[in-house]
Amino acid sequence: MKKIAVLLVVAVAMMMPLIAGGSQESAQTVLTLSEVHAEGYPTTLADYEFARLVEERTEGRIKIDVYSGGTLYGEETGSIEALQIGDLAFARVSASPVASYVPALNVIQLPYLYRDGDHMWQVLNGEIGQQMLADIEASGSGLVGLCYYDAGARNFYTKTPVKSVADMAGLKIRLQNNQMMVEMVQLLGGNGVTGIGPNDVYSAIQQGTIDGAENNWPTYESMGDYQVAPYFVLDGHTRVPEILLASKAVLDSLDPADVEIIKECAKETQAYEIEQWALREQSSEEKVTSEGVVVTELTSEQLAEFQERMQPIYEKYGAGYEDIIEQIQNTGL
Ligand code: BDP
Repeated sequence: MKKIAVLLVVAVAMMMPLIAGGSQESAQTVLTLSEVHAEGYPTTLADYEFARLVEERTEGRIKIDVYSGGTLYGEETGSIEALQIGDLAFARVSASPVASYVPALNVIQLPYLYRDGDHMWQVLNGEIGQQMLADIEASGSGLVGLCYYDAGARNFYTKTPVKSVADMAGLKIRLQNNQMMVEMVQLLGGNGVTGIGPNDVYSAIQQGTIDGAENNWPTYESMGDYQVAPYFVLDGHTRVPEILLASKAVLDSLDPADVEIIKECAKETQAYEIEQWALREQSSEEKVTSEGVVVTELTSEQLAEFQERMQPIYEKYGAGYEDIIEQIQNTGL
């Protein structure tokens, strides 16, 4: 009799958290992460690594489900807005559309700003980059910047060859949702088109809605765009880092100690993504060039022609940030 009563108490105690919607100790919070890239892409691999670390370090209190391939939000702008209202917990996005919500971010993605990837990483991992990341949370945007990932350099790719600025005339080029990038293409004589998610660029080129787009080697390869726009000009106009974003509203609803763990885990995945990035950048370049992509390398004079056109962008989007831009330009010299 006594034995039965004890068992019953244990059984009721075990059920309690379920009835009350879960206690801190035993309940698991499941959060969602949105990613536009496919499985196996460097950022997607980093998303899973982030999810794995968080689940391990919170001892299962927090589980993160990764939705890749843009299945939740095909356009990063949609995921950013969902984060702002707490409808989504995490999104791995490019810094480019985030600048529409936190304009200061344009400064770290100005055209022809970095000499190379090392230069960019010195800036991002240094005071300026880390301050910008912190500013996302401080901006009142409802967004929290957790860490940066690599996305290499972006280049134009088109249906017709581009060998000089003159060849850009009148071309409709798909861009990320960022006004500065639209003006960049205008200054080169083309027309910037926004509102097309990266997974829809291929069909937009195929249908003739646009004449080309711009991106790094891995996206160009992964999305299949090289099959419909086989001319790739190595102008390296921007280096736009990726950002792993969180929703401030969602983070605020969690135990602050778990938020610290989340922030720490995100930072730890950066090195992993950079490693995966380097491998994929090389294999993607090899793949598309072996499949007939025509790569145009610009001479320093030809490149200078592209760069010189950007002066109005520096004046407009760099206004108020002159010191920071100078510091960025001098970093690593
Ligand atoms: C890729 C970024 C991805 C962007 C995409 C784009 O990884 O986050 O959504 O470019 O152009 O390089 O939209």
